[in-house]
This record gives sequence, C-alpha cells and structure tokens, in this order.
Amino acid sequence: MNTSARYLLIILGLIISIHYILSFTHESYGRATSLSNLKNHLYGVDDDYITFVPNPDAPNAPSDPSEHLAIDRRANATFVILCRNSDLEGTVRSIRQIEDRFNRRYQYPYVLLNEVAFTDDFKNRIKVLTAAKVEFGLIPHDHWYQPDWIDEDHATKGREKMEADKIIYGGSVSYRNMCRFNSGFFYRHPLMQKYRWYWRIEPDVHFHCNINQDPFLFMEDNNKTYSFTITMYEFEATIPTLWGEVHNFMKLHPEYIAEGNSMGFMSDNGGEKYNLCHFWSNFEIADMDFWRGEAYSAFFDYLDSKGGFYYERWGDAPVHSIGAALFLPRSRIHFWDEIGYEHNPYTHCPKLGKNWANGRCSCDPGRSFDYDGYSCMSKWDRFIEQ
Ligand SMILES: Nc1nc2c(ncn2[C@@H]2O[C@H](COP(=O)(O)OP(=O)(O)OP(=O)(O)O)[C@@H](O)[C@H]2O)c(=O)[nH]1
Ligand SMILES: [Mg+2]
Repeated sequence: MNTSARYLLIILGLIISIHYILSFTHESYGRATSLSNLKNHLYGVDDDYITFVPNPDAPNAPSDPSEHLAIDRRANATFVILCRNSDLEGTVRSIRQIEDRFNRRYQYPYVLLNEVAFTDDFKNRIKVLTAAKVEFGLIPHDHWYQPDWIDEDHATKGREKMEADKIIYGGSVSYRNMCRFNSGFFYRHPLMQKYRWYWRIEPDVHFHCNINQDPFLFMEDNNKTYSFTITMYEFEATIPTLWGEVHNFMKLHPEYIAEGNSMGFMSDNGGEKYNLCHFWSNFEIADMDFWRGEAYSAFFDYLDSKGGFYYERWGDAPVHSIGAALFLPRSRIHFWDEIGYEHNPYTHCPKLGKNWANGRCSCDPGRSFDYDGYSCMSKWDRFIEQ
C-alpha cells in the first residue's frame, strides 16, 4: 500500500470513529444520521422529532426529555369527554392514545363532563395521563334531565314501542338525555365557555395514526367550522318526524339557510326526503361559535320544543349534521383522511399512500369503513366534486 492510500485509510478511520462517538454521545445526531431516518427521507415520510417547549400552565410538565416539539402557536381549543365514572377504563385508554398520537406534543387541555360528580379515583387516574390541564365538570341539572313539560305518558309509549321494535337504546332515558345534551348543551357548560374549538372524544375509541399537524389550527387557518372522519346512515325509526320539523324550521327561518349549503348531501331529491346521511358525531372537531350562534341556537330550541329527543330518539349526530349542512356553506365542512379513527364497530383508516405512511398508521386501509355499503363517504365525495 503506498503512502497516500495509507493516509486515506487513516482519515476514513477517523471519520468513522468520530461518527460513532457522536452517535452515542449526541442523541439528535444519532437520530438524524440513522439508517431509518435516511430511509424516511428517501420515501418522503415526515420527521417527527421536534423540540419541546413546556407549557407553563401545565400542572406537571413532562419529565421525559424525548418528548420534543416546538409550538409557537396554539388554538383556543379543548378536548371534551362526556362520560360516567363507570367509563373510567375506556376513558383512560382513549386519552392514552390521543396523548401518544398527538397531544403529548401540543398539550391541549381536557374537559370531562358528567351529570354526577366524578370520584377522586376517577380524577386521579385521568390526571396522571397528561401534562395538560384537566378539568372535571358537573352538568347543570336542566342541561341533562328530561324537562318537566315533556308529556311523560307520550314519552313512555315512545320508548316502549322502540324497545319492542328492538331499536338500539330504544328504551333508555339516559341515552336520550345524553343525545339532547350533546345536541344543545355541552358547549354552554361553564368550563367550555372559555374555548372556541373542541375535539370530542369518547371512552374506548382508537386513534390509529400520528397526527402530525394541529387540526385546530388547520380549521382556523382554512376557514373550516365542522369536521368529521366517518359518515353513515341513521336508523330511520329513531327520527320519524325530524325531517318534517327541519322543513318547518326552514320555512320559519329561510334567512338562516346558507348559500352553497350541503342539502345535496343529505337529500337525493332536492330536500324532499332525508337520505339519513350524517356525520358520526362521536368524533368531532368543530367551532363552538357555530353552535352558540343565532342560526343553530334557534334550530336547537325549535327542535327541543317539539320534544323529539324524548318522544322519539333523536340523536346528536343527525341534529348536528343537519345544522352544519344547512347553515354552513359546504366549504366549511372538512373530512379528515389523515386521522385514523375507530369507534366500535367502524374504523376510518387513511387511504394507502402519503397520509397512511406519514401517520405511521397501525390500521389496515383495507378495513376502512369509507366505502362500506353503510357509509355515506362516496356520496360525500361525489357531492363535493360537483
Ligand atoms: N355522564 C354520562 N355520560 C354518558 C351517559 N350515557 C352516555 N354517555 C357518554 O356519552 C357518549 C355517547 O354514549 P355512548 O354510550 O358511547 O353512545 P353511542 O356512541 O351512540 O353508542 P355505543 O355504540 O354504545 O358507543 C360517551 O362519551 C358516553 O361515555 C350517561 O348516562 N352519563
Ligand atoms: Mg360511543
């Protein structure tokens, strides 16, 4: 070997040794030069190592130094979870997943609501899961329980008929309280007043992908009001008179119907008949200013006065969906392909490709509910392409 070849070998050896020393002593250098990271760059997968800036309001800022993200802007937003003390295990699982997939880097607060006080055990088990602020709220009596003016005989008959017809939750009063509360009251709770945006979560739901951008800021920056991951048909037997009442309201208040609305998604014959499509409201990211606004407030009060939450079993999903479809231009309703989400028995998994890879999704895109016969997704796709 000649002298220059020997020098070249020594220099190469030095470079490799320095690389190994740096890899072991500097974590960020090791990550940046790792084979998996080089492969990610090659396949266009986003790097998710970002620097963490602790939230000074957080009661217990994370001690794990590997939790890194620089956040220079956050929305005025919160998670909201309605649940019972008996939902503890499922609520823990849902929060654990949204923390892992998104919120450990953003630390948006949580509001948990219940019509009875949460137990100390419940609160302790929840608070330990996150560095973000967690507030536990009691629902005011009149926001939850069946109003006195409801004709109880009529309501009982309605429940008995639905139970006989084997309609899911057909005989349940508490389910009806829940649907009415979610339709018209959660955004009026004192703990929710300070926030504009919310993300609704339920016990035992799953988040299958990393959420690499802030959905609240996306909504704010892109002039969106309501968003969903799954859309499907409602059970007609739970809402026999709802669409007729929607028509009556539209006649009373034509001024609230938005130009460029989504009636074409909810009806296949210009509004005459409801095709039962709705956004599945166990997942929602939306702007509470819309629910608090004049049009939806008048709509909810009108529907509530008809008693259909108790005489029938009107769900918050069709009520929210019809409100959003009629009082908003369609451009303000957003579908999230990139948020992999599951509420038993249905899953939305991003379509194969960039969203699925970038989210490091654990779901099987082949199992996605989107193009199941019971889904309204293809109707939505066709509608927004018009
Ligand atoms: N505090 C409280 N929360 C409730 C009650 N009933 C339901 N919820 C919550 O309201 C939300 C919707 O209720 P679910 O029972 O999940 O209704 P669903 O999603 O239509 O039906 P499932 O398929 O059973 O999940 C969940 O977040 C529940 O935890 C109740 O009586 N009290
Ligand atoms: Mg549920």
